[in-house]
Amino acid sequence: MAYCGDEKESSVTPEQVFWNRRNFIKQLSIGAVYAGATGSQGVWAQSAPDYSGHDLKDQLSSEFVVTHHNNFYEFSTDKQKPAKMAKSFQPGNDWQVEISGEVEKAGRFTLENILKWVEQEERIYRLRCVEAWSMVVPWTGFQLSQLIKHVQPTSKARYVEFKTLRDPKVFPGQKRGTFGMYSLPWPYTEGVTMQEALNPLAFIATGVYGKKLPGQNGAPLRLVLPWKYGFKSIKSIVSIKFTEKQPISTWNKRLPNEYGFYANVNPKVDHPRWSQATERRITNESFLGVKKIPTQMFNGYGNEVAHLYKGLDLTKYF
Ligand SMILES: Nc1nc2c(c(=O)[nH]1)N[C@H]1C(S)=C(S)[C@@H](COP(=O)(O)O)O[C@H]1N2
Ligand SMILES: [Mo]
Repeated sequence: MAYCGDEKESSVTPEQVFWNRRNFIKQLSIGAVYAGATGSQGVWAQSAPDYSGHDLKDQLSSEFVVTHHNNFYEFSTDKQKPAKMAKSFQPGNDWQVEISGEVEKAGRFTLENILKWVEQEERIYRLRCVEAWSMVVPWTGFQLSQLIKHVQPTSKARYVEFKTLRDPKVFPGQKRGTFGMYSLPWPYTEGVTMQEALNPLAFIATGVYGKKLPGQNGAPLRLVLPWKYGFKSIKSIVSIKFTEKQPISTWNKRLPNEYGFYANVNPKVDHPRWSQATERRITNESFLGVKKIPTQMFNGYGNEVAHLYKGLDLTKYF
């Protein structure tokens, strides 16, 4: 896609985060209670007085953009196609997630079960793709640490591995050879350290813009790790495994020189195919966005996560 958006860089103030922790959502039907700080396209988020030091001025990406410009290779490598192809992918609360490995309460649980363990809320996060575009998304869901505390990992658990559903009947992109050289080893797999998973920013989204998560955004539950490149935020999760060994993630397996395990947003470490110094912020249906926004270390969430990587050479552990 051409980079020919307008240059209005004043519309963005990075380095900030917005947590609307007051906006707790207790019902399963989140659509009905969506209100407050966010709104339709073009509305500016207000600062959260109960979360000191942050004052988000990032303009929300419109609901249309968030739900019609997607990376979901199980459907297509094209950004606009997942929205069309996912129309019949509408999983409900009977969706099952297997929790396994180094954990006391292993088992198969429905989304309905899981939602009884946690408190849902809304969070507005920046999403930064390694392809150098970004958005600002109002998610609904729950802090991942709530789920982890409920299932009680053992002392051996050092990592958490996530897997997406593998079913070529649901996801045509998983049919053999669909994308030729772009094909990925399915199921899509991701992983984080326990410390990363327990960090308060790590989130599981079940909704966006106050509505149930659409198929193209990873229904019915997906990871959201705002300080990492978007590919870590794995969609349509069916497996959560606690492990001693570092999981091998899909992109790392496919192209190890391009995609590391950590994948923290870092303007100083370029991807071989994309400079990471700046990004293109997409806000409206032109999909063009504002280009050359300076990319922030940890996508602007350094205050919350930098301590996790003390002493780690982030050019080596990219
Ligand atoms: N299972 C799965 N999860 C995935 C992907 C994917 O192709 N398959 N794409 C990733 C990438 S590269 C990005 S940038 C984000 C995009 O999320 P969005 O479509 O909700 O904006 O999802 C991530 N999660
Ligand atoms: Mo991405």
